Amino acid sequence: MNLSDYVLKFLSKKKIKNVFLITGGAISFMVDAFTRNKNIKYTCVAHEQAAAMMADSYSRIGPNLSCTMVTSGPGATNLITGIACSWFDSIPSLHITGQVNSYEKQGAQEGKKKTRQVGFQETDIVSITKPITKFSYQLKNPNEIKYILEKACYLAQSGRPGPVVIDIPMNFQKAQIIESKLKRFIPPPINIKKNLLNKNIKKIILLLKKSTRPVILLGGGIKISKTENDLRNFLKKVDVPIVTTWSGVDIIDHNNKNYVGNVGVYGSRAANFAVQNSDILLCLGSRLDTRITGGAPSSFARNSKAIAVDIDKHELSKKRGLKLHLKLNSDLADFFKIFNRNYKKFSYKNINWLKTCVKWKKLYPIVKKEYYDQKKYVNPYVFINELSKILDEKSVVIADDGGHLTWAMQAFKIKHGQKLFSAFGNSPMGYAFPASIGASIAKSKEKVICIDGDGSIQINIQELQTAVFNKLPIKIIVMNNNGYGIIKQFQELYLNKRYEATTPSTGVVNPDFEKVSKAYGINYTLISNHKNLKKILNKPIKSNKVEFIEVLLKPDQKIIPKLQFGKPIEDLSPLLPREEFKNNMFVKTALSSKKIFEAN
Ligand SMILES: Cc1ncc(C[n+]2csc(CCOP(=O)(O)OP(=O)(O)O)c2C)c(N)n1
Repeated sequence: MNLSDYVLKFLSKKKIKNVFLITGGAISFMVDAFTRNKNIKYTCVAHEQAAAMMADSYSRIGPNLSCTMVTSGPGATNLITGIACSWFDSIPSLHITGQVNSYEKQGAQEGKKKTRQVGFQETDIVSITKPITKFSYQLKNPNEIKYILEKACYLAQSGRPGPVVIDIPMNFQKAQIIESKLKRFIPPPINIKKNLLNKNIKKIILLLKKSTRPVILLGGGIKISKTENDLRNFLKKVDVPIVTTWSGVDIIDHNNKNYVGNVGVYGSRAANFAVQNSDILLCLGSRLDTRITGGAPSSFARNSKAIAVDIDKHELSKKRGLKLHLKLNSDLADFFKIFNRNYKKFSYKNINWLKTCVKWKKLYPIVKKEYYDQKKYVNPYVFINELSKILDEKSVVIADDGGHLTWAMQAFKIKHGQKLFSAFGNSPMGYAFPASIGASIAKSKEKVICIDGDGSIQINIQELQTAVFNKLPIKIIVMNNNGYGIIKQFQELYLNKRYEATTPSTGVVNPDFEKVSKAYGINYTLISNHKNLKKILNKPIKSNKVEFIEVLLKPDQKIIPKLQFGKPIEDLSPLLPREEFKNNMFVKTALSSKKIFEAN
């Protein structure tokens, strides 16, 4: 059997049903193997960056691992932005890159590297991707293939998941191998420190028993560890206010009586008040990065005993001023298993504290009624609110990067079963559209909603043809504020309104999106104000075709609320009147009183 046939057989056994690829000389033998294997298909894309982003979201939707195949040199280097998305957000994905013949590569004859390049399009993709993968390896001989594929897939999916790269020289791709003689990879035994975990869970129980204002913070780790059901059992016992990070936003139905909102720099006032006034903060599967903690992590939950459960011990020992009372280095699956099994009868409830958090939620809604009165242009909070009312429980919504991501994360109200995500850690412009293609393919060509910006859509706009050719009913919503809105808001706040490189007059110019849609044969809808918004939106959303929906926003549309540099997260801008703000803060410390109660 030739090695490429073996690779495809292996992938289809792994239940990988589709590979995102662009061919090229150095991957041609591998791609040729699809002719002989009918159990696995491929999708041709227009840019390898998009292929890696498609693979990323294909894995997020699951249940199976995703795969790309690209040629050496530029094919491989183009993958990098997408691989980084998977790396930072802990998404398993397998990337197979072609490489020049083993006898042609640098060092093959000289003994060590001397030249920049020997073979045509030779690039050391292994070294380049090492810092953003769990495993990056160039095959040394064809007989390693089974061992390396098994090892790579194991590493991609175990522990804290992530992307892996296997670089395969061209001559190995056509080499003959004897399957029965190939060496296997044996995964190492998993050592769960049950006693230590149990001891720490006991400590959490004791802390909870004494607590009067506990809050649970849910991060994306819940989804990565596939513990949504365990979490639900846990929440039956621990009946406390819940906040989510952006990665964790779709873990819980937003109508859940305990749900307060998103926390952090772009969080809701209610969620931030809850966290900052808490006395116990139980963080499950969150890196607690600075988007959550604010720029001064020492001010985050500073009066609370913060507990973090994280599978990655390095995340627990980041030194940035954040004070954690208890660090549990554990897989959430083990944490919930022990908690739910050993403390079946445990229950905690505090109705008054929950009422306070719910009161904040009602008092400070993200989508304000007066936004509906806007006559010219569409208010993005109104738009997202209406969109989320229309979408059913099965919907997948993917947002890009910029103001539109923030509006989506702030205003979308999750129904149980919906998915809402972006490439949160890497946050590249250009993610949402290819990711929507990957998600639609993972869901056997189901509808996916892509929330994009007029700037971001242009970064992977070439994939419109991929969506059209594959008949994917993706709804591309471009929230057009005619510039880089989120950066403009930054320039307004911190750069004295010097709008360099963010506006049409400085060179950031949109094409005519209607003409672009027509060129690809895609239906186009324009929404320019609130009149009949729901009715106009309904039509393209309900259709089973690719649809382009352009939503016109005010060019100076703001993100509201938002944290300004140097403030603790409870003090979002626009700042509340100081008296009102003070009344919402039960907790005062030297730091907070100095920082918080300064004059407006
Ligand atoms: C690949 C890449 N380049 C640059 C950036 C920096 N950046 C973040 S958001 C943004 C502007 C996004 O504009 P648009 O998509 O129109 O969204 P808006 O903020 O206007 O809603 C830029 C330039 C980035 N995140 N990714």
